[in-house]
Amino acid sequence: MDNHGLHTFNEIMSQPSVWQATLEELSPQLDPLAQLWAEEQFEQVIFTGCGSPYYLALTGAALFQSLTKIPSQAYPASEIVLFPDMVFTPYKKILLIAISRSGETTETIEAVEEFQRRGYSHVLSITCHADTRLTRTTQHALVARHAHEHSIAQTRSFSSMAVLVLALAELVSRANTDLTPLVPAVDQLLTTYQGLARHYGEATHIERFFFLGSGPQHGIAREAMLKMKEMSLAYSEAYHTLEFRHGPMSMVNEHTLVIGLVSEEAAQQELAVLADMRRHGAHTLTIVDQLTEDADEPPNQTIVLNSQLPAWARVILYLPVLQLLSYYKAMASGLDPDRPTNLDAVVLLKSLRS
Ligand code: F1P
Repeated sequence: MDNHGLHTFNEIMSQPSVWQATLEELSPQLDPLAQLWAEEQFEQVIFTGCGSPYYLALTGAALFQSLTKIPSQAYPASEIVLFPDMVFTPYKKILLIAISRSGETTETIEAVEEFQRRGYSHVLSITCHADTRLTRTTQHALVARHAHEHSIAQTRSFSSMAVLVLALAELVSRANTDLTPLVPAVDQLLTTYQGLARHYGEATHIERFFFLGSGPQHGIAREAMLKMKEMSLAYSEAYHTLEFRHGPMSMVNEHTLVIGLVSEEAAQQELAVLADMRRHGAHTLTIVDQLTEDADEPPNQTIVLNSQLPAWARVILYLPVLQLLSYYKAMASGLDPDRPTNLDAVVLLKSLRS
């Protein structure tokens, strides 16, 4: 019992130094990709993965298309294997970006094989280990080698691979954005809001968690939802923010915490959803980049990112305090966040095609 959650906690809290190390090792990894991009002029980018990496794929595709204007989609790897005609557009120059912490997940590797079987040649793997089945099948790789984990639930691995996705989007779009302010920003967030995460994690009257995020924030909301399920077994769901009024809000009551990952572009409409949910009796936790003077959300229930970064580059900052929330909920429920129920670190299957 004494060591419950030790790995998970340390891995969450180590994100500032691990992101820093990831950023420091970027240049030699990105240089060949800059050349590849100049030579290939990709017409479509498909992101894939399973579980947490699929949610990173959703965020990656959303911000990649917005920034680079290259059509970008995300699919779970199993959908690519089982329904390839739904995914691939013939005659297009496609780059497949396969994300996997372990680099060993069967479905992700088979999605790559399906892509290659159809005659496409360029796959970029994003992992936390340099030598894996996945990296051996792909010609291009980005590796967050400091982010590997003892825990089963992905925390710093997800966020560090997200930093790699951000760096790639920055490179391809020539956004000319320095990503290093992410490091002091995540450090500040974990220090400032650890108490708030603990407060809501230990609040016995909160039984349902809803994570709302739109645009690139949606994948992050889904990942926060998954962390809550994996670590704490608490009821948790994620929705596109304005979709929440279209049925799911029936589930809202005074035992509900609605967490809004509020964007810059749609802040007014998203804050209005949270205000509606407070009127229905929910508690709300609002995550914004900066406080606005006319905001009516309760100040003690607001997380301010204060990122000093453009909207697309700050997307990963919404997550770390929510990882802590799941950790504290699990601990308060007498569970070990290091050992999620029924889960292994990697899902290895017999071939999906046999
Ligand atoms: C993907 C994954 C994890 C999940 C679980 C099973 O692994 O689905 O997201 O937490 O432990 O595996 P990977 O492909 O990133 O190694």
